[in-house]
This record gives sequence, structure tokens and C-alpha cells, in this order.
Amino acid sequence: MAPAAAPRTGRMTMIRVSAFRWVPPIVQGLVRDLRVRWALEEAGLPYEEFLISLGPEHQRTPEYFAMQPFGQVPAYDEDGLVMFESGAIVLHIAERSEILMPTDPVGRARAQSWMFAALSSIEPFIVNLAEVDVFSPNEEWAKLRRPGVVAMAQKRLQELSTSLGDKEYLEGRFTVGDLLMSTVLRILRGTDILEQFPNLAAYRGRCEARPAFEKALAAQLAPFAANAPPAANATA
Ligand SMILES: N[C@@H](CCC(=O)N[C@@H](CS)C(=O)NCC(=O)O)C(=O)O
Repeated sequence: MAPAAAPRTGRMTMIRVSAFRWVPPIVQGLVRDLRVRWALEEAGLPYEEFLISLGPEHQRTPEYFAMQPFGQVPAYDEDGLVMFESGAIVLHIAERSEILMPTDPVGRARAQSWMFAALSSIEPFIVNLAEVDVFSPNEEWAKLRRPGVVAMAQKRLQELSTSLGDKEYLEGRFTVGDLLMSTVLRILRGTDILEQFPNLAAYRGRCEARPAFEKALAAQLAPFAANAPPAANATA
């Protein structure tokens, strides 16, 4: 069965974002539609979610692959403009919001640099650790690999910590670069690694205290609570 499409009504821009109907508690609050929801909330753009199930029923259908070539969440549909990759979607949204994207050329370029830094210089190292801790915690190879993975993540975080210094945000003011960076740092929850860098832990907390983040997180979690299988208690 194809994902249920939100009905298209009226003449206003209709934005639809894919999200999972339910995921295990260990990844609740981390699924990458959170970034898109947060950007939309910061930009004040209304949207509708369309929920898909993991697996063959929705996620791995030709209809969904046509929206997201890898069958992943999030996919984004804005009046027929279909996008995938959370970074690209968030950039697209940020172009319409001074809260997310400075208007001066230098500020824009710097914010975009931090977006790419979050996704290509920090996230891969943190995801390597999540693969060990979340997806393969009991595998022998994971136990052997973990110290090296932790050391690499710590190295990048030390460099990020030095760059942030005592600033509130990476460029002094909040930008879309902070939105992506803090969602990447969030993947480290459940470890004590971020706490080894007090300015980064405080930075993540500052970003997540934004009302738009809180609204986005609540919106992602609501379906998980509603659709939890009988044995699973949703927490985040
Ligand atoms: N680079 C992609 C990654 C998307 C991604 O990894 N999505 C995960 C959820 S956070 C997913 O759909 N996983 C299920 C799968 O890969 O089958 C993006 O940033 O949008």
C-alpha cells in the first residue's frame, strides 16, 4: 500500500513531510524529519506530516522510492516539488527565513559552511559511534571498534568545541547551521561524550530550548506514542 497522502486543500502552499509511524524508543527523537519539522517551525511555515511504516508496506514501495531514492525519512513535498536529504530540505526552507539564514552574503556563506560541517565533518563520526552503540552493542567487532570510534569523535568534538569557544552559537547568532549541528550532537545522547565538552553540551541545550525545537520534537513523538506496539513503551 502506498503512503497515505495528505489531502490537498485550498490555494495556500501545501508542505508535506514524511515521518515514521513508529520507531523503537532508542531512536525516537532522533529521526531526521525532526530537522525539517524544526526548520519549518522556526520559519513559521505550516506543514502536514505523512506517516509511513518501516518496511515493505510503505517505506519500500515504488511510490515512496520515487520521493526518496533510498526509501528513507524525510521526504518533502511542497506543492509537487519533491525533495529528499534533510540538509537540502532544511537549506530550501532556510532560504525563506531570516531566523535561519542571515541576509548578508558573508553571514549566508558562513551559515552554509556550518551546515556542511555538521553533515560531513561531524555527523559521520557520530553516526559511526551510534552504529556501534545503538545497532550492534553486543557484537564482538563493535566492542573492539568502539575505542577508536570514540577517539575520532572526541577529536572532532574538541575541534568544534574550540571553534565555538564561549559564543552562544557558532556564528554568534542562531542560524540553520546551529539547527543541523545540534541535531547531529543530539545523536550522542545516551553517552557521556558530549558532557566532556561543557560548552558543546550547553550549546546543544540552548538550541533545544528553542520553542520551535520543542514543538518539532513533540510533533515527531506524538505518533510514536499513538502507534506503539503493545510491548513497546515510547520514551525520548
Ligand atoms: N542523509 C539522509 C539520511 C536519512 C536517514 O538516514 N533516515 C533514516 C531515519 S533518521 C531512515 O530513514 N532509516 C531507515 C532506512 O534507512 O531504511 C538525510 O539526511 O535525509
